[in-house]
Amino acid sequence: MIHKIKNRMPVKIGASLACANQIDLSKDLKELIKNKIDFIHIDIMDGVFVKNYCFGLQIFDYLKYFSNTEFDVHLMVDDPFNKVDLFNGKAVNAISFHLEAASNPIQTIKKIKSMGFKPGIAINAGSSENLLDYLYEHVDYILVMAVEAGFTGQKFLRSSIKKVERIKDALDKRGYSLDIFVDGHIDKETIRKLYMAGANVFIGGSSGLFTQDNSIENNLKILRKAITWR
Ligand code: S6P
Ligand code: MG
Repeated sequence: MIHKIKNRMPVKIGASLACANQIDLSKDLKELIKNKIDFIHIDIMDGVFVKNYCFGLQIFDYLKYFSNTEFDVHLMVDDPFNKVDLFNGKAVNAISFHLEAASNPIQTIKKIKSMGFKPGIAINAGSSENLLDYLYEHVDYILVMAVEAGFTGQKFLRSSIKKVERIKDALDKRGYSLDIFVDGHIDKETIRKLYMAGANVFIGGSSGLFTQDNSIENNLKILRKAITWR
């Protein structure tokens, strides 16, 4: 089956470190890298923008020993403009922040770029993609939440599929080639639907990558297979 998406950006699958075995992170990291994960996704939370906490800055002191992969930071924090400086010099490749949390997104994006990172804009499940319109030309990627930001293990929100479709249409109409990431409840069913809607980067978590019943290696094969049929 050939689907209708044109101008698709390269497909990538990343892993949300928050869903890995926290007692033995290095074991899961090695396993992910051995199985050629495209990148590792680091959630940062402040207890304010979302009612949870996740990794602290010290995680980057350990992650620098895993230089054979890429890292993206997902900031779920209030006032990202005044917090992105904390990542200066860290061994990361990309930083996204939430549109809902930023009073000055363009200035925040400029700051991220000036530190040498790719900037991304994240949009929470309840927000309209219309708000992103004026930012497309400034960022490298859009991160669409398919669950509400803040917690792992949530139910997939079907509205994210149409949202991805509308974002892809808007980008195509304007001639922009941005990556469309989806974060939240990625499994073999949802990845396929989101891929068909136009997303090209998927962040695996507790639903489809770090599961009790299967290894990371097998789960990655399953996710890859779900989006490589003909
Ligand atoms: C959610 C966070 C995500 C999760 C990931 C969990 O606040 O931004 O990156 O870690 O979505 O995956 P799952 O499969 O448990 O929803
Ligand atoms: Mg995330």
